[in-house]
Amino acid sequence: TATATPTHVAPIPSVLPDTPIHEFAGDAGKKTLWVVFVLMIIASAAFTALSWKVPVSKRLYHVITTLITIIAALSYFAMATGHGVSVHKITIRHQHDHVPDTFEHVHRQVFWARYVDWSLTTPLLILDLGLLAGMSGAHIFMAIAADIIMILTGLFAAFGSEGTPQKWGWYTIGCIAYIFVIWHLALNGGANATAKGPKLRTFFIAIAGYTLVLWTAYPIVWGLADGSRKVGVDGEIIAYAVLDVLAKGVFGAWLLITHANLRESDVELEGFWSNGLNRD
Ligand code: RET
Repeated sequence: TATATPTHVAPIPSVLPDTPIHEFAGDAGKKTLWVVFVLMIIASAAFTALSWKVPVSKRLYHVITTLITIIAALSYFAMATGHGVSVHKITIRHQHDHVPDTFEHVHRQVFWARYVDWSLTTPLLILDLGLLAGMSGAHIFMAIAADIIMILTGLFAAFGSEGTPQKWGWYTIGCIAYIFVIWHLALNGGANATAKGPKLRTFFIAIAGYTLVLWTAYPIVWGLADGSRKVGVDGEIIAYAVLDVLAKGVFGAWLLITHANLRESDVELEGFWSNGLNRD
């Protein structure tokens, strides 16, 4: 006849009107983070192997490209183990005509480790492309400066409050910075690559075009996921996972394998890396 509620059962609060909606990673998302971690480790090992027979003075692309996948592996390890993620508390105000405003609360995970990763790896990707095209240090530097602004404004946008300029304002600034990145790489990179001859020009257009398509997908995913929350956390993880593997792993393999087949002068490196006493 004892009908008392067992004390070890937590009350279910879902009937409360202000219970926040939770948008958290599920099993698919968590598994994806581990899978990409492993893929980035494999890519790093493969790129290291590709550099084995290349003299140190000609290994700059290998070093940059391997560093990109190592940083990605570290960032995915962080995210897979639950590091580099915060819960962003979002309040959405619904205005009504004759009744008081109502508020909806959403708690959504934001994986800020991505922005740490991107702030390091996107400059390195630009360095790869800039050196390949034979861009000057000045133009590479400006492209990287715009790129860092793009990533950091994206980080601020991700934690921006709904209904204030914090969110879409930062995002807009990030998109403008992105246009500068493309500007430098397409115009200056393109002109320099053309000056290096038809073979390098064709390759640069192909790999820079590929990069342009992939990179442009990132702000679109951001807008659908973090921005408007039409896509859940798992969808976001999977979309970025596919993009990261293509923009870092496939990009790197393509660059390094082509590097091996290009003429010396096509991929020659400037000053600081290769001018030494050549005692290696
Ligand atoms: C954000 C939001 C703010 C506006 C823009 C963005 C662009 C991000 C890009 C990321 C690229 C990442 C890569 C990672 C690793 O390979 C920050 C999403 C424009 C272009 C290539």
